[in-house]
Amino acid sequence: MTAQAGGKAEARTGKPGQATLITVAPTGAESEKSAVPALPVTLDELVTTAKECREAGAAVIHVHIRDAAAKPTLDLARLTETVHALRESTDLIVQLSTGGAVTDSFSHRLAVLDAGPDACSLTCGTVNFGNDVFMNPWGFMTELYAKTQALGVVPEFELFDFGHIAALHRLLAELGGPAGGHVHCDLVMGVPGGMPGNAATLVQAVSALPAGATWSATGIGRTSVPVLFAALAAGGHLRVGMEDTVTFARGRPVTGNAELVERAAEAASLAQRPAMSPAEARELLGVPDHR
Ligand code: KMH
Ligand code: ZN
Repeated sequence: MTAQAGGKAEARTGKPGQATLITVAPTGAESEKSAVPALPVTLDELVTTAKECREAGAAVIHVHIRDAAAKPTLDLARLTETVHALRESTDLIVQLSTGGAVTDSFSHRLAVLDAGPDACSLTCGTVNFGNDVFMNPWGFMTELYAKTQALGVVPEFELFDFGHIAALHRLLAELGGPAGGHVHCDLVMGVPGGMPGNAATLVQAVSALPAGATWSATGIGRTSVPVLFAALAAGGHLRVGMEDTVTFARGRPVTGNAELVERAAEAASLAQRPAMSPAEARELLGVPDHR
């Protein structure tokens, strides 16, 4: 095979030796602070976590915030304050969650973009989510995507199942390319109700992504470590954090997000694909520096 002929597949599987983009998802909307004391829920805790994770090798932070009672919120003033605080204290790419919690309304989820983040998550379809349903119907997806394009917020396409990959192809075909000009996806694996978190599923999912797309993967719960190694082996990038797992190893709770990032960065180095800096990540994803 010529290098030319291999080009498109290579874009999906990563170039040999390419550095690894590590995203940290430190909080999420599902864990209770009372059950997981190490979860960062205040702005101070989030900023401290962000600095530690930057030091450990993260380039992107995927942000959910909590209210004064440590409950998930999409309060716009709080989100805006959070974006500013993270920008002031780190050079991480600030990616706000538009998924929120399963109870959040579509209008509140759309309004997240008004907080002025660098980037946002954009889930490409509805999925069973444990005993709940994470709703992302086509009309909401298209409205959210059009708003990212209008505001220049770079989306990361969250793919929980194979149907989401089909919806991503349709989204790009009907509405055109994203802000930043580059398609980056995150395979969210191992959610009860979504695709399983294992190497065979990961390889199949990657082969179905749009040509030229880059991708990261995250494994929920006990799938976090196998998915991490499968993603590195398949040339992908990584998302880790306490949104996705609160257990470092069997019977050993996570003590903080930084140790998850450290483990990811160590594995990436062993795979000869060390963690990339936020500046390199901005280049890869087409995210301008708003600081
Ligand atoms: N909390 C989940 C219901 C996202 O951040 O965009 C949705 C989620 C996805 O976490
Ligand atoms: Zn999230």
